[in-house]
Amino acid sequence: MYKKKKLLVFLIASLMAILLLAGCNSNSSSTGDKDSGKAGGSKDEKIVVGFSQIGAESGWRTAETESIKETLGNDPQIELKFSDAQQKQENQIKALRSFIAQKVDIIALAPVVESGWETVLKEAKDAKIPVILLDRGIDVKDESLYTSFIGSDFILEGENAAKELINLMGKDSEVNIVELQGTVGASAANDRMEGFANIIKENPKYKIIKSQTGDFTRAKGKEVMEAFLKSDGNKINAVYAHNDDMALGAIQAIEEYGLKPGEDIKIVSVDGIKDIFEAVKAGKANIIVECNPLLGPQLAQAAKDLKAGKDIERWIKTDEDVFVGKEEAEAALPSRKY
Ligand code: GZL
Repeated sequence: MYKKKKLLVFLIASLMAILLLAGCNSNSSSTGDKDSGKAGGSKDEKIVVGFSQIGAESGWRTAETESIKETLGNDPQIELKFSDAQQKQENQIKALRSFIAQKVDIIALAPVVESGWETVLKEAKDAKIPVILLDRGIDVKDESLYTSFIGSDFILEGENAAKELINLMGKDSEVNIVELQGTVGASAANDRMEGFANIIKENPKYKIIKSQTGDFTRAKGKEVMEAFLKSDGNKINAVYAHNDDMALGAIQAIEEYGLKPGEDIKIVSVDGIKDIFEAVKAGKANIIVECNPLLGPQLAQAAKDLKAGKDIERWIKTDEDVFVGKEEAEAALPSRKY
């Protein structure tokens, strides 16, 4: 009898030891998750955001980068991983694959062009990493490949540019326009072109006589404007630039050609960086359609909401303004943040 009792006690003790060990193992698998680098496993872990930035082609882009590094980089709840693609889509795709391999919590992407994202975004979706688009859109059939777009309404920006130019020069004036397009294939360029054309086609006295990409840069904008002046010089009445950097390049080309920008040739531009406000204040440009690059706060909030399991808006828009003429530009300058 005593032996049986002893055996029973031994069996119960062994069973308890096995259960205890099994319990430890299941705990280690949760730390295993942490070891596997899936950050954000528990409430006090940082939200790891991988951001693929296009590059530094314009003053606007630099301002956006500063806003995101400042906001997310200094947020105790967020760890920012930043990659600069030097304007190349293949570098952005490489960066996204690296973020997926590092098991970041969220991917933020400023897509240099609209097409060519399906494969890598499918890989992010399979890895259960939400993607937030910043400042440019993409053209995909499967809308679930990204969670949200934080950025402007570029069609509206283009329409406002045309409306303000017609207000300035008069509906009944004969106006020949040259257009400096942004990066070929970029949603900001495609949609600003579409919006502007929507209004111009309702005003037959306004004609776009030349349209070419200046790739959103000052140097290329100047170069293309020089070519426009060479071929159509005194026939040009106005320039529509998809961003300020190209407009500022065009201003230089017009002055070197011997004409007065803002007077002989009117200038309407999109973005609203400080230098274009200075140009309008000096009478060298005329109309500014604002496009806000300070997207850091919206991105940080969207990342926290996603991590907290909240739904976020499909399109997080920024309020933007239009500025016309010297007085408005001068009044706005002191409060400009980029
Ligand atoms: C707009 C952004 C554009 C800016 C340009 O959201 O994508 O790219 O207008 C920048 O200045 O190069």
